[in-house]
Amino acid sequence: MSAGVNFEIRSGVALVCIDNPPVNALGAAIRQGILDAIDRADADAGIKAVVLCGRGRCFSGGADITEFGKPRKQPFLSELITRIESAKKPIIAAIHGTAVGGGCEISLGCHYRGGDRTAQYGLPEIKLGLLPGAGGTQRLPRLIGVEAALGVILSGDYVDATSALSQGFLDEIVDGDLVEGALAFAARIVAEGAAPRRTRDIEIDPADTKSIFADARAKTAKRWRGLIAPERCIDTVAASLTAPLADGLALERKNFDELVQSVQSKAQRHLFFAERQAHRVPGVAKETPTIPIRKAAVIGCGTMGRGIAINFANAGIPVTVLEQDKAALEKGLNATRETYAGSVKRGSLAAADMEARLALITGTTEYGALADADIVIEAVFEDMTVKKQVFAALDRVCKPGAILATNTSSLDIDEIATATKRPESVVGTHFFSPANVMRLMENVRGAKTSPEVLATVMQLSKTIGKVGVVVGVCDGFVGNRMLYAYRSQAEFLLEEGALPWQVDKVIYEFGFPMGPFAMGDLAGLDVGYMVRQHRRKTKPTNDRYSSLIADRIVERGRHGQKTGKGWYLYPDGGRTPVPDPEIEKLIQGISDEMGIRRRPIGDQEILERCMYTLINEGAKILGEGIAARPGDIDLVWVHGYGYPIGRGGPMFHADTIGVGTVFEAMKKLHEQHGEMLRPAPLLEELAKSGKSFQDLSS
Ligand code: 3H9
Repeated sequence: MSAGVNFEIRSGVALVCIDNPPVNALGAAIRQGILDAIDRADADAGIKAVVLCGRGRCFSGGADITEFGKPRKQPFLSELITRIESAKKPIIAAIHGTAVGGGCEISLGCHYRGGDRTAQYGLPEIKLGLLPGAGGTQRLPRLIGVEAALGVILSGDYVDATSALSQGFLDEIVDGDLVEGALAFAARIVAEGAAPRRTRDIEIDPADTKSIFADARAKTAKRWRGLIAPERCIDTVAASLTAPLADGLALERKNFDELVQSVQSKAQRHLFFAERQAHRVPGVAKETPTIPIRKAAVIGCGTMGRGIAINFANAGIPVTVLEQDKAALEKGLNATRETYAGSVKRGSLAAADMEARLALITGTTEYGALADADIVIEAVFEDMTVKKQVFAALDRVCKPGAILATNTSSLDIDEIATATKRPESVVGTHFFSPANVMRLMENVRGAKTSPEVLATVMQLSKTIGKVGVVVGVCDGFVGNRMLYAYRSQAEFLLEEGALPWQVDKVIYEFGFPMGPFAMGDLAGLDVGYMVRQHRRKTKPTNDRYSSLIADRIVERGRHGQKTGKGWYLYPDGGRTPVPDPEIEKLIQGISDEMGIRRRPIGDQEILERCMYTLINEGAKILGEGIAARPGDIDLVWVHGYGYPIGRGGPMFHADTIGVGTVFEAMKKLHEQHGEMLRPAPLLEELAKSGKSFQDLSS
């Protein structure tokens, strides 16, 4: 049969198996193969039914995303699915692993769906800036109802076998061999004389859906602010209520074509591939053995330590947390319980699961209790002396081969490693706060970190549901180094004439969840202040100092939301920032003190100075080899700092604007504002050779 699709006949049932590793993506050859198989089965009087399954790790991961943006090749997926649905013989999808995107849509065209316990279905197109483009918006509402279908399409999340059965997506869950079970199911329906049961024939009752759509639009506007695909998803699903299937499919196609060309979808597809590419770490061969992580430990049970421990417990890995004394330990463990209790209260976790996860977390005040841990992550105060003491203690007690990781957000990993006799086992695992929620994990490679250790922490990132990115050692690594540069610009803008709420508004409208000042208030301003005081002692610099205003604010006892005031006011214990005339006066006073004549600053200047500074610092980081590729930097900013996904991250955004344009703007800014805005050599090089950041990845 066709390459990538196997065909065999078993007792009058055609077994059609997609065999296109790694995820059975539905490229042109596979679509043709399935089409041929269905034609053959329909034409063969000896065949009474068809079972369609996938070989390897899943049923199908959907359309081949690498084909998007290229000329479309026949047979088109939507037409193939219409052909499957129209087939004369009953077709049963036998699902194991994921049936997602086009894979899910194929199964919706089948007449019956069975799955084993691993089966999951979903329409993740929204995460690629798309909508389901092969009938998903029209058939899923018919099959499981409008509200449930909108839930699946607008979240992009996958639905497990048990829920799929109760929703009516799966007809049966097979325990034991799936293919045998599906063949038996086929034999049964043939014996019963059952005809093909077509999803397109299911009637939808359009009554009472008004509030469902209104609710979906309101939630979407909040969750996916600024993105066009979610709105198009809703509009297209709405057509399934009233339009005949053919018209609904035509609208779906039109909207899909528009989205696939959009910058937003290109940006989101870039992030999809960047996430996978990040696992190809230079100097770490694919076959590098990893260290099994069966037991973990975390030093410090403060906010960070607790969040890290929760990640392990959520992944089923027992974790020991160490605190200095019993009181601190008890406080930390109680706070961990409260975090879980919050999830139970919100309905996102079952009470029994909370207990099971808490049972995996044990506390200790003795280093000796860490002797059998496969990985220890240190999350103590950001101070080199303290960190070195911890690492010396770990070196004494940990078993040979254990990974000794630090959650430092800026300190030199190589210096930390000198406190041990095993620098090859030392690595950075920089989590972002709240560590149990934020997806980024910056995995910092020290000069002597072994490939096994790096491969293991990258795999661990995946196991605990994080996006892992390997970065090199420098002050602040990738994320915080760029953040310093960006924040400095934001604060210089205040000294020169802008106000915090003006800067924040521009950044919010660009797509960040909040601007740098509201963000500072949320995170708390006192920690940054302490770090700055410490740095000034150890790292004198001739650069213009950017944090005079921030320092004065903290010195007035304004530590952000937690003290009811920071850059903004937070009246009545609320979380909504309110501009404060006192801050305006303070800023004006500092400008006077510094001899700066304040001037009106336009939104465009704010945007360029903040965003181009990010890009410029990213270019320096790339040039120095601290990040391996532009996509790695994009992942860091999207998953660690809320950079808008529809813009693909700072480096992808630079390509969208044009590297030449960014370079010219930086040159002007450099002339106006001096050294700190000097264009990065790599930016200049790319601009002069007419290349993009993307060209560095290929
Ligand atoms: C769609 O279907 C549109 C339709 O509605 C309409 C069309 C007209 N295509 O994630 P992994 C690659 S849009 C091409 O590490 P896992 C991936 O890049 C599609 N390649 O594996 C990686 O390559 P490499 C909607 C794909 O086992 C390798 O496979 N579907 C695709 O952890 C392994 O990937 C989605 O959005 C693809 N569709 O997870 C599904 N999928 O090894 C997205 C994966 O060279 N995919 N690759 O780096 C997933 O969710 C996961 O890949 C899956 C497997 C759960 C399937």
